[in-house]
Amino acid sequence: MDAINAFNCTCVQGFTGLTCADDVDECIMGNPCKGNRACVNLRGGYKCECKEGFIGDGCMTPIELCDGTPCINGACVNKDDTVRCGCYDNYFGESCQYELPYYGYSVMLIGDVTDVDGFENDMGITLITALQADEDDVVVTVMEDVRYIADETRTELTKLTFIVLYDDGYISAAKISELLSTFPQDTMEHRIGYKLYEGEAEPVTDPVNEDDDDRGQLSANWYIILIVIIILICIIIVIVAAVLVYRRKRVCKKQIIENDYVDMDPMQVAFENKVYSDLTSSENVTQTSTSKENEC
Ligand SMILES: [Ca+2]
Repeated sequence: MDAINAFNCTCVQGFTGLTCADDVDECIMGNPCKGNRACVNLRGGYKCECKEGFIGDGCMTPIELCDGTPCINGACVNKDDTVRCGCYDNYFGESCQYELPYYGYSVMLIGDVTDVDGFENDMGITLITALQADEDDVVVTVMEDVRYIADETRTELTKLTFIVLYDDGYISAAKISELLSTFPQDTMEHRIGYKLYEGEAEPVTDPVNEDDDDRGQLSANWYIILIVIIILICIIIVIVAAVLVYRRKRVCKKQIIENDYVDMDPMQVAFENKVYSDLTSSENVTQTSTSKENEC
């Protein structure tokens, strides 16, 4: 609009300023993009784009993050916007591309192996030596930890299957076997801290119940310990009570004798002194004392 020595501009939507040359930032003025949409400012306007992870009209449709993630031998798992491959049995790796029977080397050890981290560490040191590798180049990971029972001796056994990452690639079980065979058996057993078992064994098919049995045995042991403690406490109480009664009787007896002295005249005291040593065996005094002891 023209005016005297001045002008006013009426801006079209999206522009502002004296000459309407300035863009309005709609994303700051009041975000017009709601829901899963993100605002993008443009000169003279704006646009709404779907936020990452959403597509479709209104950006209401979540993108399946597993799309494009190859899980060769597994299923893609999309949880909390984190994608990973859940491998089928006997496969491992980022895309489940490795076959465990080919890469996994198993050892059967005698006893309940609870220090798996220690085993991995010790086996790593062994293989670093065998490969003449740098310390950081070898990583041992236990993939399976299965309990067995020795057929004949019924000894508890632990079968650990592990893989070895060396120089950014996994080495085969055959190669691991070859490397370990370069060590004398006793040397390796010493290094990994457990005795290897060679013989027939059967897997423990229901380890949960096995654990329950252990817990049941543990509870039974605690009951026995508790009963023994209670019996000991009872014995101590009886002994303490007996000692207290005995001491009480001695004090009473002493008081009775002292009172008898106070009641006597000097001649009697002299006489009684004579027989004092026999006092406890004196029938009369004993009878008198007994009657007074009862008062105690
Ligand atoms: Ca704008």
